[in-house]
Amino acid sequence: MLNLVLFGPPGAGKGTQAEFLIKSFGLDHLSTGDLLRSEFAAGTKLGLEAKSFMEKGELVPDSVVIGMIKSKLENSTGSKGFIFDGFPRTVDQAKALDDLLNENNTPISGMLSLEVDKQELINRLLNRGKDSGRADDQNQSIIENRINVYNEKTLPLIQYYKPQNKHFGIKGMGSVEDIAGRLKSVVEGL
Ligand code: B4P
Repeated sequence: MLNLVLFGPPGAGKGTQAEFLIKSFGLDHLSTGDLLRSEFAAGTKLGLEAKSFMEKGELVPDSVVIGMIKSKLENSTGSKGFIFDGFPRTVDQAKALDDLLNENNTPISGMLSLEVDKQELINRLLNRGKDSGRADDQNQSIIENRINVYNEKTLPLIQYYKPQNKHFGIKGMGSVEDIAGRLKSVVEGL
């Protein structure tokens, strides 16, 4: 089984690149951002709780996202592997994910870390905010808060995967196709 963590700051291209990886390797896509947005679109209690954090650019509590991923993994059978997109975002989430995967002897194969300059991240997200309807993409100070939260709480995950030789840094600037090619060659080498 091939289990990939697609990692990077907000706007790094995780959602965009996940689509290429799905096509190339036939993996199942688990995006916690998408799952949370569908919960609040459906008006569930979990979704309404998550919305207040997301609109401020803060992380949703670990217990909420871990519970969500756990139930998705328990309900998927016959998968060739998963792309974890936007998850884990804290060290506690990474430990919980390892525990869940170890139960089935299917560890993380690699962490693909997209590296993009801060100004490019802000430009991409403001651009998407023009027609996405996402409140968290429409305000520069919320975007900057998301990047700060990433630097403080999510970036340390590199030090979690590096000693396991699972961290792969990939340049995330340039055309979408070029970046997809870089990711593909790393995954083929795993
Ligand atoms: P996400 O949905 O994961 O949103 P994101 O970090 O902004 O990344 P996204 O995948 O959407 O952007 P992408 O880089 O693909 O999370 C949203 C919120 O949910 C979080 O802030 C948090 O509150 C909550 N959340 C989610 N997971 C959580 C967790 N595990 N724990 C706690 N809270 C959690 O693309 C951005 C834009 O760039 C797109 O418009 C794309 O078209 C463009 N783009 C991509 N590649 C490009 C390129 N090469 N050149 C030009 N533009 C490009």
